[in-house]
Amino acid sequence: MPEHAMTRAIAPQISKDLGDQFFAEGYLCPVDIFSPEEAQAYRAELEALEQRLSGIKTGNKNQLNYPHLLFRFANAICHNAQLLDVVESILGPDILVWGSTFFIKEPRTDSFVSWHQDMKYWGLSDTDGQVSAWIALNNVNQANGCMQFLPKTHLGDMVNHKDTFSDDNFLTRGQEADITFNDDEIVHIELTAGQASFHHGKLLHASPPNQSDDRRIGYAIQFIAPHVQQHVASKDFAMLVRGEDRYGHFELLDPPDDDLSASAIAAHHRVLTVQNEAMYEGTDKPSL
Ligand SMILES: O=C(O)CCC(=O)C(=O)O
Repeated sequence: MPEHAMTRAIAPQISKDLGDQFFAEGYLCPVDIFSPEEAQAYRAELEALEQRLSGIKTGNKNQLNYPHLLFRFANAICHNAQLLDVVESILGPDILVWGSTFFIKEPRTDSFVSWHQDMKYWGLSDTDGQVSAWIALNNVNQANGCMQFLPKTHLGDMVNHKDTFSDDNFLTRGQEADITFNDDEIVHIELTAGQASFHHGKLLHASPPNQSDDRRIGYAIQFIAPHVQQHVASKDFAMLVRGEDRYGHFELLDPPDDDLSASAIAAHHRVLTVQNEAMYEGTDKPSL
């Protein structure tokens, strides 16, 4: 049984202890955000909207990036009070959503995520000013390719990564961290539908293929504090979801007015194009 599964799920509330635990270990898990029934309802909304995506460039490779700009239900998840209470424990009262992605592993496919540190290629200035939430829309476990963390690795330096551009690798550049470790150092992040994990931008993490007969669906949301700055892309965007932005480093985006409306698709495309300047920096791969 994974270490964290022996403990009870964390009940979200704003708490300094949660923030301290996050910065000590590099992650928090499991945290109850929705009921399994709510997670199932969100999955149904996602799967209905997926049918309407044909012809729309939704992200890099097979990712569904920035769905909070396209789908009202994804935007609602980004504003979920339980979720934001945990984020506030880590980042403080002013919170922006910088990005979000549905990571969907189809049944019995080779798709995987190599060991990496998120903040390596995002162009953002302060690794302690960012946290990713990963919310399970169905039960995730070792059989269907749940995430794996190497605890406390956020306390070290950013490590070198090698671009592979492997088709089965979900990551934009197929980047692989240059690291060695023992298997018993890995924590397997098993979650029930509606639970979340939270990880630091320097924490090393990965996930193996889905060997089950159902999809594995996670919604990852990247939160930042407003003092963070974009240092690589020519400009950057974010959405204010709690508190105030007293810095103005990001052009603030509105929620989608309707699912897949023309203005939502246009805003989504602008963000994808600009954030790809940072994601693909230093490579000769076309960004879109
Ligand atoms: O969904 C996965 O397996 C990986 C997600 C991930 O790398 C992330 O949320 O940072």
